[in-house]
Amino acid sequence: MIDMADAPMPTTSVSRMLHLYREMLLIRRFEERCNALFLQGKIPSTLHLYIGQEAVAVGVSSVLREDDYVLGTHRPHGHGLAKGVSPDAMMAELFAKVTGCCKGKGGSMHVGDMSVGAFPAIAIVGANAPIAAGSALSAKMRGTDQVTVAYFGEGGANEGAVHEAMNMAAVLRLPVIFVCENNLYGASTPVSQVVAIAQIADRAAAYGMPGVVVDGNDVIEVARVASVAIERARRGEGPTLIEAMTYRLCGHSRSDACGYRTREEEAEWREKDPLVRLAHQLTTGMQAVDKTALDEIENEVTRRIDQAVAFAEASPSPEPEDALLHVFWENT
Ligand SMILES: Cc1ncc(C[n+]2csc(CCOP(=O)(O)OP(=O)(O)O)c2C)c(N)n1
Repeated sequence: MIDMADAPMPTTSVSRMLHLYREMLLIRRFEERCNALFLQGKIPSTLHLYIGQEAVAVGVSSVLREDDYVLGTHRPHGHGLAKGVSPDAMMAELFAKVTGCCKGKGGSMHVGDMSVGAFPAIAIVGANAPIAAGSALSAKMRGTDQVTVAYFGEGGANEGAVHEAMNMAAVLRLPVIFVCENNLYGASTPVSQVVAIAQIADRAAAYGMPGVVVDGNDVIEVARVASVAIERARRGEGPTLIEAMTYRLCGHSRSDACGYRTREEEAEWREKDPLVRLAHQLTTGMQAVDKTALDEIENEVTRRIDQAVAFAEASPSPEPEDALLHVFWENT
């Protein structure tokens, strides 16, 4: 594992921190609204919420370029929104409307928009990692310096596809960043039951790439570590495995009473809520902002989500004859 203690800190001006706060709050409130709409029966299928993990996707995307790529998981709303997928198009997708980012055919677990570099998410655990390696190989062969990020959980880290992708990426020195979001449970299974080593990032050495553990609830730290990995990849020096330690402050999916973990553990992690932490950083210290600045962001985010819900509700459903359209991408 490598020590990134001396890695350069991306600029952490107040305006940048407020921007990161807004991005994380958008994801949090978007998903809280989705959950309410799901319970009202307005969103079909199921939902895997990202509540508590927002600092990972926001920190990583804050140091990506628009023409870089990300590949999300079955828990993809945060990955997509942080990369720039429109809340309108994502909400419409969750409503299975024709204006959705996958034209209403994908639903929650497949949201994405290639025009902002967000591949449609892949719900087969670990299956996005080889595609990320392929995307990175494509960038390398085209001679661009674009990088690709693959997100997966600590459960996904045990999938054969992830091992294969990391090995190939290291051998070919591909510009890909593997971001393992270790939220301690793969659905109901504690990580200690499926991983025999202390940190998944330790595996990086076996592939021949740097591995680093980061506090995944600290958006500034995530951005700092990600920027080092991204710049390394852009220079042609190959992949990095980042393990972001975090916690899902919600159930795995619908109707999860979280019987596999204690209320005390949940309370401990609520204290480390990435939004609460950043709000605290912003409202204390030398450059403290007035709390009204955060209230304004809250109001702005609420209006943005109201707009997305109104857009989704007003949008038409696909017609049955649309079923065979846009199934394959055509280079027209
Ligand atoms: C290949 C595969 N196996 C099983 C599942 C069912 N499944 C969906 S989510 C999940 C847990 C994944 O855990 P982890 O990768 O740690 O991600 P997290 O849910 O914690 O975000 C499982 C087993 C699946 N979607 N794909």
